[in-house]
Amino acid sequence: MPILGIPLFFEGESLRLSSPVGVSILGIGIRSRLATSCEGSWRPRLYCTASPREVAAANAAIDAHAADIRERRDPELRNARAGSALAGDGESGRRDLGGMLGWPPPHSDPFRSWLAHPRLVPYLNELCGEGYRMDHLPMVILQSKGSEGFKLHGGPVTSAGRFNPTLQYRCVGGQFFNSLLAMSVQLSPHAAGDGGFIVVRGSHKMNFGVPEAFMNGDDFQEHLYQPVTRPGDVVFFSEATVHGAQPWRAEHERRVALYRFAPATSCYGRTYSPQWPKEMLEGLTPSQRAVLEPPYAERLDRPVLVPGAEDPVVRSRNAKKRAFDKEVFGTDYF
Ligand SMILES: O=C(O)CCC(=O)C(=O)O
Repeated sequence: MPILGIPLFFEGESLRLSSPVGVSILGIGIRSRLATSCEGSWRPRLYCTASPREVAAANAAIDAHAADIRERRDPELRNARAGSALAGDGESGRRDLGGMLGWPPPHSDPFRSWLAHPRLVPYLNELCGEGYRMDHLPMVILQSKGSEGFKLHGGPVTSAGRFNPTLQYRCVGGQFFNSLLAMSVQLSPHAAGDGGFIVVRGSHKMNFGVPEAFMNGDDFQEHLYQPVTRPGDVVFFSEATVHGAQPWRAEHERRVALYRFAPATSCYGRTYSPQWPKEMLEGLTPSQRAVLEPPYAERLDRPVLVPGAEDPVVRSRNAKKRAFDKEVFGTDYF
């Protein structure tokens, strides 16, 4: 189906694992190697649910930190243009919550586990490459009935049609590259028509800027795809895919935990420098800690997660070369 002259290359696809985790990859073509390595079969939608215990623990932790939730009510904080199709009732703003990785245990546990969850590592490795790293601080998004959505954003070209260096997607020789990958853990049900996350499928390959009326959700609404999800489903989407959110229409509160990951050598956020907040680093497993490494190449002793291995693996360079560099530069790494 053509959209603004750009073909939509594929439908949203999801993987049904033999284990109870649903994963949907939107806006990105899928390689059969991934399907094989994850013992699954590809399906057009999500069907599986993750551990209800993890979801319940995450929701309980959010409830315990409800006082820290901030609503975007100020007109300057709004995510959608007033009066547009994505604006909602015009009063209720999206509500945001951060800091989960630094919460005292057990409240941080589920949020930390999703950094390096054995079921998610194969996808993160495939979509960002080995040595994937957490780029942004994760956040919980909450929407109550009538709450505004989020105007469409992202995409590999700006609205002016220029190359957007921070949000790119490539597939070279069958290998994915996503400069920024979003992973959204669903903490509440999203039925058809409820609203929430929307994506323009195939837009990760577009070459033209998206018109303003489309970005505001007023035109071409038939091209906005809202995935139907159950609590515990995990949705991956490239930030190079045009996406946003619809106003929330259901009676129950919408909740998702949104992470952004990047390849080992790509970077958008800056909180990693000079160091992530101290409370975030205390008590992490070695695998979770590896995901918080700053951006640098794998060959410079980067700990990488390998499915099946309990601890991160470091593939060091030749010891003589490392010693030589140290002599030349006086530092461990160039
Ligand atoms: O509400 C959503 O799921 C999408 C949010 C989003 O795209 C963002 O916060 O950048």
